[in-house]
Amino acid sequence: MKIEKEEKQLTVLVLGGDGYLGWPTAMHFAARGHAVAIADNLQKRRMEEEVGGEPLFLRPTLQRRVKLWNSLNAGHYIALPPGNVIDIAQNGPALIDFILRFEPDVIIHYAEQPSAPYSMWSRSRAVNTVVNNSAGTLNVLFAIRELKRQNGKDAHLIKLGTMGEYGTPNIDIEEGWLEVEHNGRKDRLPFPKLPGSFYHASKVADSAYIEFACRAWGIRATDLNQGVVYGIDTAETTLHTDLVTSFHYDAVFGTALNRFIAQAVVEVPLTVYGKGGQTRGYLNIRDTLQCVALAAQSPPNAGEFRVFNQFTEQFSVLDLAEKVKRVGNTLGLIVVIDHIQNPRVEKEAHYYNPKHTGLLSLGLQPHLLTDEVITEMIQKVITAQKAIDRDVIAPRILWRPVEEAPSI
Ligand code: USQ
Repeated sequence: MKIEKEEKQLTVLVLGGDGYLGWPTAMHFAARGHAVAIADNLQKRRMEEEVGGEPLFLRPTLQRRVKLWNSLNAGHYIALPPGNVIDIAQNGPALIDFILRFEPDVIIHYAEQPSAPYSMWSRSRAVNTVVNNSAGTLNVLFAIRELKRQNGKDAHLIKLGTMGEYGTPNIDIEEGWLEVEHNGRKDRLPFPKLPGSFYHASKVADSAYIEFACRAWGIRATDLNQGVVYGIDTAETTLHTDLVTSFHYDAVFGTALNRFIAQAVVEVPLTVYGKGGQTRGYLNIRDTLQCVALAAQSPPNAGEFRVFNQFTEQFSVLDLAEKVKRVGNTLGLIVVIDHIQNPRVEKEAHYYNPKHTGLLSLGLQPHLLTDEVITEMIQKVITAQKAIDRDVIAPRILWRPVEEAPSI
């Protein structure tokens, strides 16, 4: 593995490093010679069991994957904390201890409950989502403050936010901030938020906590409002079958394109919710890694709350389904599109024009959603098609008003 020596060498802590994005991120930095450590509470694996939503490709434990990576000599070692696990939401002191010892230049925070449907499933799961995500983020902020106080070190927080914080307003979406003129006075204010689930609302709260900590304590932070990620492989996951990342296609943890690919492979009708005009920003998993690395190499100033909208293209859900159908058909699959009743409360036809120039100006070179990319994904999923569980594909969690929803 070629180590990019022109990059500034960093000490990087990946929170949530066992997840779909966290694990490839940890390897991506380690492959480039950065010193990497992972903290994760393994909660996602327990939630997968709870929803019956095992990821498609067999994924070894975090300890085994780290051991395998370290034995491959493919870059810098990846470290785990003592006992291998830290719950950043429940155990703030353990996080502070580890951060004081590891002294990260950059903390990449993915350690959150990431599913909108999960957060809408029941009262207790909504509470778990909000407590886990808010408490985790607050503990990270206090740990960064402690690192500065005790060791004099200014860590850069890179936080994964979501485009879903903004919702789908009928105006252009700016990158985090909006110049407002109201009753003859002007200010630069956080862009208004219209989250689409309790999960998305928890990310809005995170952004508010981080912005405040930047203002109050002089922390430097980058909030990456990411769109819907698709993809299976990165340069590092392909080095060994056991380095694979989790690929979800179930209705709770699977995201739109990944789900459509799995549905096409087993010839289940593609589950377009409602009319399918719901438009979102999308990006390849390889570009998530690129964006995070670009942000890490160009930190914001002390006290700056920097926001980037992290996606490369926008599509409606129906556009995506039609692409998968067309490519699937050319591969000999019988792919049909179904418009099922939308389990969510969201606009199915709307204006959508978010800016996303910040990361491009740092040097992002997008991997776009070509037919070749869809073909590769379908072919990879075909290799595991026997493991696809058709029973977890249909959505069962409803966003609907109380008179239409089951009791919880
Ligand atoms: N959708 C369908 N059919 C499906 C699945 C989804 O039509 O089978 C629709 C949804 O109704 C929605 C759109 O596709 O309009 C995107 O849904 P999604 O499940 O792919 O993504 P979402 O729930 O919004 O959340 C995902 C990630 C989350 C991340 C977010 C980025 O799970 O962690 O924050 O994408 S964003 O959507 O930009 O907020």
